[in-house]
Amino acid sequence: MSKHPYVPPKVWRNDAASGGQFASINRPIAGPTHDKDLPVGKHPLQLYSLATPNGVKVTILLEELLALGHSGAEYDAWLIRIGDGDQFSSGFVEVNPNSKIPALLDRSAEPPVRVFESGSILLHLAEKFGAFLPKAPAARTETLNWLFWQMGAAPYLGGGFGHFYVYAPDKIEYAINRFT
Ligand SMILES: N[C@@H](CCC(=O)N[C@@H](CS)C(=O)NCC(=O)O)C(=O)O
Repeated sequence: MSKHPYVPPKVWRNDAASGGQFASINRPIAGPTHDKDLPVGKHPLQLYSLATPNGVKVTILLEELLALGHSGAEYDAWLIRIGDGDQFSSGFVEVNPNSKIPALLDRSAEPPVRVFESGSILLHLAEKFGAFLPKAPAARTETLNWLFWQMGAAPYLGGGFGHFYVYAPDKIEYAINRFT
C-alpha cells in the first residue's frame, strides 16, 4: 500500500512491497536473475510465451499462417511463467533483454534471429511468409497504422485503465479518469 499523502522522493527507489499484485514482475532493472537455458524443440520457430493479450497475438498469427498452408510456420511453444520469474532466466534474457513475453527465436536463419516486442514479431512473420501485410503502399501503410496503434495506444491506455481501475492497491481518481 502506498503512503498518503505521497510525496515523490527526489531519487526514486524500488520498493517491492508497494508493487501490489504485480510486484514480482515489471522489475525496474534489467538483466537475468538466474542461469538457465531455454528449451529448444524441433521446429525452426521457437516461441517463448504465455496466453496473455500480448502473447496471443503471436500465436494467432502463427495459427493463421499454418491455416493458409505455410508449413514453415510450424513452431514449438514454450510456456514462460511470468509469475514465477521465468522471464528473468539467462536464456530468456538473451532472446529478450526486456524480460517480457512474447519472444521468438527464428532458427531458420544463420545465425538465428531473436525477435521481441509483439509488434516486431508480427511484422517479422508477415514479411517472412509474405502474408497479412499488403505490398501496395497505401494498404501497407494502413495495416502498419493499426499495427502501431495496437502497440502504442491500445495496450497503454487499456492496460493503464485496467490497472488503476482493478489492480492498483489504492484507487486514484486522477489516474482512472486519465486512462479512461
Ligand atoms: N510491448 C510488449 C509488452 C509485453 C508485455 O508487457 N509482456 C508481459 C505479459 S503481457 C510480461 O511479460 N511481463 C513480465 C514482466 O514484466 O516481468 C509487447 O507487446 O511484446
